[in-house]
Amino acid sequence: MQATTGVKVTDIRDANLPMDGEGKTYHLKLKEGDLASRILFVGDPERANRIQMNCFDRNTEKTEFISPRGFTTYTGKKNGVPVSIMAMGMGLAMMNFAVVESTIITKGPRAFIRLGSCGTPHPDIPIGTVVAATESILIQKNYDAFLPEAKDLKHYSISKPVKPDASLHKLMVERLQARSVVVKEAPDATADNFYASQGRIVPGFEDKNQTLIDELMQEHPETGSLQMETFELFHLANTFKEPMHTAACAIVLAQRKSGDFLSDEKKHEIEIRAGNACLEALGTYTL
Ligand code: R1P
Repeated sequence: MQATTGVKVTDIRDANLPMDGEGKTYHLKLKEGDLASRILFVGDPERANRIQMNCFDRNTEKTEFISPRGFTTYTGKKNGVPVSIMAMGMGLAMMNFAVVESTIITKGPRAFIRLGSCGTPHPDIPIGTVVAATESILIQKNYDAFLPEAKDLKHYSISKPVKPDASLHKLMVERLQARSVVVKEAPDATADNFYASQGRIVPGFEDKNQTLIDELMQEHPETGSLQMETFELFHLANTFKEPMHTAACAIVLAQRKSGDFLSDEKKHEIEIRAGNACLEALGTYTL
């Protein structure tokens, strides 16, 4: 391992696109060949494990890589087609690492689906529904507005929408329905944090967010999901110069109006049905 120069194979070589001597990216710790070009991104490592255990083809080879930065990646097959499942953590930054580094070590057209969990600000969407994002807007905290000298600045901004790939979205919805998942196609709102930017009131913090959810629903009354990654996925697909087909859906765990929260048992059951559906969509999508 140790070269005469003192540089190890595992040392990072390039400051712009950090990779080690084995060609592994800095954060995912994966190299070419470790990852399929059809990837299911989920936030929760337990969800990723449950889906790979229950939904990959049986009796075919599969791999598992765990990076020290919190990414766990399984690669196997769905109906004979290579697919990966990556547990990529939470938030815009983690989705950015996951997608950008995935593009570095894969080639050709890619298909990426996010299967997340979410809350819903919509009073008519019950827990256990899977919201398929027809578009996504970004709610961002405006840090300058919290400075003592700030005047007349809004504390939160809401971006314009970005959209999924229409054909991958349609296929994902069809597969979810075929797996008897209760699906609602609706716009998504992605927030840049879990608490303040999703209108949660946390004792001790002056978050200036008491009216945020009401304002969101006035401006975007059909919003069906409130979560933390989908906007970044759709945005990155728009800025990538090669074909990157994206879609996203999220299991409603929390009904923000009624306060209902989905049981773990129901969540696990939906994760497997939705996981199967998303892998089938990835596997059958024509790239
Ligand atoms: C917050 O609890 C996390 O859950 C949701 C949010 O987007 C955020 O990442 O998605 P995942 O369950 O996919 O992580």
